[in-house]
Amino acid sequence: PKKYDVVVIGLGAVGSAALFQLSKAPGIRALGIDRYDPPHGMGSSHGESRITRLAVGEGEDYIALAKRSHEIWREIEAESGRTLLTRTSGILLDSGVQAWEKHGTAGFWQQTVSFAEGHGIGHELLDPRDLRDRYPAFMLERSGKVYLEHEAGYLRPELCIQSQLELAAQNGAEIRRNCPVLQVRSEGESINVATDGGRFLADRVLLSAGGWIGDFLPASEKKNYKICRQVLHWLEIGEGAGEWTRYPVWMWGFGPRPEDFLYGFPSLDGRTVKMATESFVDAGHPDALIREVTEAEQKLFWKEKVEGRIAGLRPVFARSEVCFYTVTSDARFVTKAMEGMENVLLVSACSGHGFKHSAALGERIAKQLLQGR
Ligand code: PYC
Repeated sequence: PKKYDVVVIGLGAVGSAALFQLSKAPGIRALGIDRYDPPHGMGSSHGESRITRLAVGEGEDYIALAKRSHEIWREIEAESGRTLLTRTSGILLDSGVQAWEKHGTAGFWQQTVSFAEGHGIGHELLDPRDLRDRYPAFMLERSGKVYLEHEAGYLRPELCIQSQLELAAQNGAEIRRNCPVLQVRSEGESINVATDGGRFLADRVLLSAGGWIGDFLPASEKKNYKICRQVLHWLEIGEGAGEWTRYPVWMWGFGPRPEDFLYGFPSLDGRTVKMATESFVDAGHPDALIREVTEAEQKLFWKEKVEGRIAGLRPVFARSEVCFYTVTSDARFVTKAMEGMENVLLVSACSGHGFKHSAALGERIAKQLLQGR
């Protein structure tokens, strides 16, 4: 079998970023493998847009990752000639009903504000009337609070992945597409990666297989990763909410449960806006996900989440798409050596808040793999 310094298994947000960063090291022999043809719509890194924000309420230690990722996206834009990151500003709405939890953090709104203050991240606090004047679509309760962050915006996930893979290939990395990995095991000093398309040997392996991570883990560990189906909706724009193309990215907590949540984007096409809620029901495995979205689901989304909250939309779904999160119990990312295989680094479970960090995570992981730590 052909031998590599590093094999990356899974070329989604983190895997493509790591492969790109690895490919910059002189003389490195790197191989990236994916079970589909990335960027694809089967995992957790598709759907046109992802929010990015700097005062990361999920944890102070994520702030440096988000900031560094913004720098890397700009570098990749310069190299690829593509726009990956669009700054729009971002708002975090809190209905003020009860402190709400997001991605493992209770009191998410307050924590975001205190991180912004502590880290000098440009922001404003608005009252619901200011919000109505600027963005009339949001029917926030009078008890509500609004944090507005200047540097927030959205990323184009498919273009980010495509650009990093193209640059990695230009730098000499090899890429195998539509090539499911069947087994990863130690073979002497090396790691043997058995795939549908043959066997490969590697000094080190990055296992960034997203929701398929459980396929490589014993049952005792697999149970730590929930696979949670998410539905993204594109709703048609109606009248009376001003110019949706000029809206910020936004997140809104309106109740105590993580599901009491809605987030969305400015209109990218002038005709529709993308928005979604979050769900934390375990589907078990990505291959078991229902990939279709029914009309009944769309109606329920409209009734439970949108109606009475967002003005200026029509209850007409231009389209809906399914993706999923891989979620840990505390919603924190996992980066660790695989048990019994020190040379295999497992990185997983971005728990629904990872894309914005992926460029810097890839850089850190690449350093770690190259230094053998
Ligand atoms: O991490 O910004 C985020 C996010 C919003 C909705 C889901 N994740």
